[in-house]
Amino acid sequence: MISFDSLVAKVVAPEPLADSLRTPETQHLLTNLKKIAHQGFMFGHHDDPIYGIGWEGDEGRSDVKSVCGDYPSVMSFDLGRIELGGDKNLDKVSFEKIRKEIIAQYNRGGMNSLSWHVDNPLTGKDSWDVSDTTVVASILPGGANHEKFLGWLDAIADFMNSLQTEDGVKVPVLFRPWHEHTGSWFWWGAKLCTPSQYKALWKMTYNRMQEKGVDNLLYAYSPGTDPQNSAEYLERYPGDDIIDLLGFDCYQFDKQKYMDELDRSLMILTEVGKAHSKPIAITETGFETIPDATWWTETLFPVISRYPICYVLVWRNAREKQNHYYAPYPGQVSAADFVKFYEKPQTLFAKDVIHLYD
Ligand code: BMA
Repeated sequence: MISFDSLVAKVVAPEPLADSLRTPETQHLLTNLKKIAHQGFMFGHHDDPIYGIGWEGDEGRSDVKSVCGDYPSVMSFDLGRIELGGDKNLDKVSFEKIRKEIIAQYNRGGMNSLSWHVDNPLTGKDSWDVSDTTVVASILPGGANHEKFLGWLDAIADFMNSLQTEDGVKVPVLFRPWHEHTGSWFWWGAKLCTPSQYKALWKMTYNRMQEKGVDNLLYAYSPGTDPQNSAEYLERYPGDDIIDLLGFDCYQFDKQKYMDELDRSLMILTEVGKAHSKPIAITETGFETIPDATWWTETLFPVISRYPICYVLVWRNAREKQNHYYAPYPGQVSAADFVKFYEKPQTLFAKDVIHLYD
């Protein structure tokens, strides 16, 4: 659809952090995430090549590709439960499969993002167990579960370090832990730790990755919406030395409210992104079951196309839960509109993004 001459150009001077480890490919990805917003935005889908509506594990299949003919340029996956040492994540996807698909997405030129719905290290229940407000405190340095949690972080580090192509290139990944922390539905949420504890959680995570030689990560800060101003957006921000990309998660329940919220949040994000020199993105969004036949071109596109985001990502098309999908599949009511969205010059799919890593 579009040629990416400016992405083809050899990339500008790198911007290494004083003590951050980053492979050249990872550094180039960061630089290109900033540049890509001049051309449009990438489209992402969670668990895209793993399962969809009515299928699971078919080689090369993707609901998005079945509808528009191309893969999403961003794919996201979740590492929840890798910390327990098992083979599968909380949505019963094997880590081996995730690794394979991350490498495949890199080989086709696209980007990968990883979230972490990590279990509650104090109670042994899941991420959504908010029954105890001392969990974050218990895993920080000096806390009773600190050593145990470092082991959990090491499981993450090992996985990240294992993401290598056949030629031995480590695949860059956007890591997005501790997301939606402005709500209180995860054990790291707003009412479950103080701003300084939340920042310390990030610092501990980042430092452990550095210590373990993880040099293929960019880090995303990803609160929920609806911040009233940039100070509120940044209230728990761990700092420019840790975070590489600024985003937020925002879902539609009411059309007008969603459009207003997206608009306000993007205005703030644009301002903060400029001030901190960081790329910005809508790290999760969607309208469950997309019951609106023109949602893509009449709700989502008109708002987000006015802002310099590098990507927008919709959540998964669950195969095991009824009515839990956010991308169209053939025959779905918004499928034809999605094709129109795909055809817009600003929307960038896998074939459109070349040279993200050089
Ligand atoms: C949620 C839902 C859950 C899922 C979790 C992690 O938003 O999709 O069913 O377990 O994300 O992927």
